Amino acid sequence: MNNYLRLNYKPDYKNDIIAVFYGESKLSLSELAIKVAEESSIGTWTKITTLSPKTFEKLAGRIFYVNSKTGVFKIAYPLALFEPKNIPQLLSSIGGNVFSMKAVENLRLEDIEFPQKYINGFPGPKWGIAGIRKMLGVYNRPLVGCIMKPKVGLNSEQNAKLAAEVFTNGVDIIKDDENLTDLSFNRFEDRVIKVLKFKKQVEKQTKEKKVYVFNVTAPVEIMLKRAEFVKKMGGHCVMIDIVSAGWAAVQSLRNRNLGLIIHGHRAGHSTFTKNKKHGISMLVLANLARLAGIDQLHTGTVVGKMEGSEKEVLGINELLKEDWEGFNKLRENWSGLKSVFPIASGGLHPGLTSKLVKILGQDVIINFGGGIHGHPQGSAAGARAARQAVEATIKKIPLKVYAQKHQELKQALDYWKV
Ligand code: CAP
Ligand code: MG
Repeated sequence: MNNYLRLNYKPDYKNDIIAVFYGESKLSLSELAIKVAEESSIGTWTKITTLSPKTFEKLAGRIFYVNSKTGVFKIAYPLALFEPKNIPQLLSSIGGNVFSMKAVENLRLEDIEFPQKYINGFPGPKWGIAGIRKMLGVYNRPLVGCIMKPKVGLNSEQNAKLAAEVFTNGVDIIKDDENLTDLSFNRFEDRVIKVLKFKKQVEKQTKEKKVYVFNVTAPVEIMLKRAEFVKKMGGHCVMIDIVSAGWAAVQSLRNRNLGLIIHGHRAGHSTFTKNKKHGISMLVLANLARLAGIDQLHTGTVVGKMEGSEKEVLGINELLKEDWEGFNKLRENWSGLKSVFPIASGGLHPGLTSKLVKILGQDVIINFGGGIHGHPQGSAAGARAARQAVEATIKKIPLKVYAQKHQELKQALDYWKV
């Protein structure tokens, strides 16, 4: 009884969810792992008379790997512990009380692996990379994205006109910022109506398809109404702030099945992902986003203003793009769930494009906020510079060389001292 430590146990990749933890404690790592396994599965701080040996055998988390040199331990959890299609319940188990235990000095949920059966319950992304590329008709280059700036402050008319200007000058996707929802000076429905009207005109004029990403983040009933409004008005994409809105909201949005692209912004993730010793990794978040059905997700830039090393961002993007082949090749893969388009965003300007693509590859949405609206000649020139930078990168022409014949790019490179 109460034997959580089973170093001879061979994980059942068809029926176990496997979690990889890093831990630090005054206890030995095995003792810490036992506390984590019991609190995250069926146990508590003391022996309980209500837990039969039979139930224990069926449901206890099994620690099958402990490495006190690296601080890593792995637990296999029987699938019966988890309600299918319920990410909040999953997190209340393996990402819940364990972090509050006094025995824990540091604890980080580094990675998670799901059996096919569990994955199959979820819808995954509706569109994925292939679907988004098809919708835009852009197959052979990174997508050029733009964030409205200032974050908030424009009224709906200014918002729509600025979006039209930026779309006209080469941007594929424009998004509301994370804190622009339905504000007194920029009402959500007004914005949707005006932006979509301008977008139609631009599409006619440029013969390019464009996508505007409306931020629907709000309490769930309101969020769903907003998403339905976008759909009704002929929009194609909505954004949800996945951390502040929460997984229940993300799942509700996807499960409503409106056929919209869902863009996942991760504002606030660093409250628990940034500390490398404690919290939950961005990789785990990315796993959950793919299950829940996010089509495009912010994952970092390496070269820009936000958190994320090359190794970390690449690992996350690979997970989103492919059948996952992670820490254990024996795992089953993601087959059946579409891929997620990684978004590079934060502190990017045209001069960073080649570096970025060299690290992250072409299947990425490059999002410029300040890097377009901060262009010395204004947002239209900024949009042109961004598109030129992407063109140069794809043609493998150094930005400085391409800039000799592309003045907006030249101005951007000079301004940001590249
Ligand atoms: C970028 C941005 C994005 C962050 C998100 C901002 O603006 O709009 O929200 O990039 O970060 O508000 O900072 P700039 P991440 O292009 O002007 O920096 O993708 O790392 O979650
Ligand atoms: Mg933002």
